[in-house]
Amino acid sequence: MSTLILKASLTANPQAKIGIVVSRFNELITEKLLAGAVDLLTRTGIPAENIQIVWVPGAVELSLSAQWLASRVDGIIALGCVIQGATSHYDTVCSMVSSGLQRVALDTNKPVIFGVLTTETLEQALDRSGAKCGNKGAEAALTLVEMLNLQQQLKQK
Ligand code: INI
Repeated sequence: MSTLILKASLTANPQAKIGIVVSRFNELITEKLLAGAVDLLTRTGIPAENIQIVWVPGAVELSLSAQWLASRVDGIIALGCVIQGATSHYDTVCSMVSSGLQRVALDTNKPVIFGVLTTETLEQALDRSGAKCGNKGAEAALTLVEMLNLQQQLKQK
């Protein structure tokens, strides 16, 4: 018997149904993350009608809305931005959103990708949403494509 090694492709299944939850808080940043994610998904072959986008008030609301959306889609991208300098309860918000999203992924058995920027400054957030350091929304979308392919591959083994 040989070793099972799986490395999923980065080519999207055009039939995949994708959910995106995105926070309105720090919308200057999150709209850029959303644009990066949608651009990546459509360029890898996911038709626009297979993408469902849900706006929520803030990062804290991402987890519950992801849970609501989960039954309608194959996988979810959660996009948000928490900036330390502007948030006295930064640690609380970060821990709620990170553990909440992880729980939704494990409870629903669907990939829920963490595309939430947690930065010290607005400048760092801008850098990670399309300026100097790429676009975290696009990265999250590519991660979802890979995870969906991996899940399919594992089901077939
Ligand atoms: N929500 C964010 O998405 N980013 C933040 O930086 C932020 N700050 O600064 O507080 C923030 N707060 C709102 C929070 O996500 C909830 O919407 C709110 O607490 C109501 O539940």
